[in-house]
Amino acid sequence: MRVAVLCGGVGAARLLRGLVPLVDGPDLTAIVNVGDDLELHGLHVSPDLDTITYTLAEAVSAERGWGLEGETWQAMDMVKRYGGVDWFGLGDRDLGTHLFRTHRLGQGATLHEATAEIVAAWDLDLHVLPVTNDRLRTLVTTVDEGEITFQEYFVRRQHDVAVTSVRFELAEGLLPAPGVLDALAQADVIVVAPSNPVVSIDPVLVVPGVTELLRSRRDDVVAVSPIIGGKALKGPADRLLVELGRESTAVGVAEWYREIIGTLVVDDVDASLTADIEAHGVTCVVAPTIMSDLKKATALGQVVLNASASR
Ligand code: FO1
Repeated sequence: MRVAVLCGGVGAARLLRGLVPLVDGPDLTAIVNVGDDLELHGLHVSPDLDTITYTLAEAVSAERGWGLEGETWQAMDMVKRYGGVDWFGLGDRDLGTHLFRTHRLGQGATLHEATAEIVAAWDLDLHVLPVTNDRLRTLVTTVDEGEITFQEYFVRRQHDVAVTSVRFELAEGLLPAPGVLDALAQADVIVVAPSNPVVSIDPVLVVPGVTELLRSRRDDVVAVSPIIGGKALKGPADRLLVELGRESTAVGVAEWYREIIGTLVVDDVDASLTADIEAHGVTCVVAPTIMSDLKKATALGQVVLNASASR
């Protein structure tokens, strides 16, 4: 069974971990958000690509959910000494990834080529694709600072500030990365991972051709709600939905995705919302969606794969 997964960061990495035991590597493609990417200290940093790679390689920091286990911060301590940019933590091991990626991009490699080399170096056999090789940046307008980059919002401000709007800045002529539209067209199941709909999944959907393809294949698209009992497990998805005038519930998620998904998997605590979700023309599947260990992630992965088949 061929599976394509639209991914942001931590939540998507957890679900992918559950799908890896169920799907042959070459048949599993992660299509990953790059709107969080940033140029820092002259390096190209791709947080969502790295979070997925490190998580699947079982090397991710369990405590943080991003970056590597057993990190040290000597380089950042030196940057701090000099008064450099110190609000975005780049561990000494993690820096090696950014050094290599930046080196390869400088040699003329594309982001998807550099990513394939990094993923292969961690002995992973699924496809991890940036949704585009071109520059795409998520910009957030805050109530007190105006428009800032995603990482300034998420990390420097610890997303502890109200947002009035979100937009995506696409390079002129931006295209999907090679393989992205094919993976979506050929997948038996397209999965929208439980990432932040506003700032992690939407920047994937804005890439030309992606939304149109999902819309045409809506019945084969299954999303997992990142909102459980009205809250996001991690990050600002619940607050962003409310700040943007939507409801921070699984129904709000069904509404957000109604054009492109046929099925929404929601947690047991939201079983009572089934009728409201199905009123949006979205089939509702109720299952445990908190992936606190590999067994639970794999069980959810199985629910997602079965959900599409049952339509
Ligand atoms: N998140 C933080 O809250 N603080 C950090 O200092 C931080 C550094 C960082 C470095 C590399 C990386 O791949 C991710 C990092 N993240 C950090 C998480 C990152 O902001 C988020 O994972 C995504 O951008 C949102 O999903």
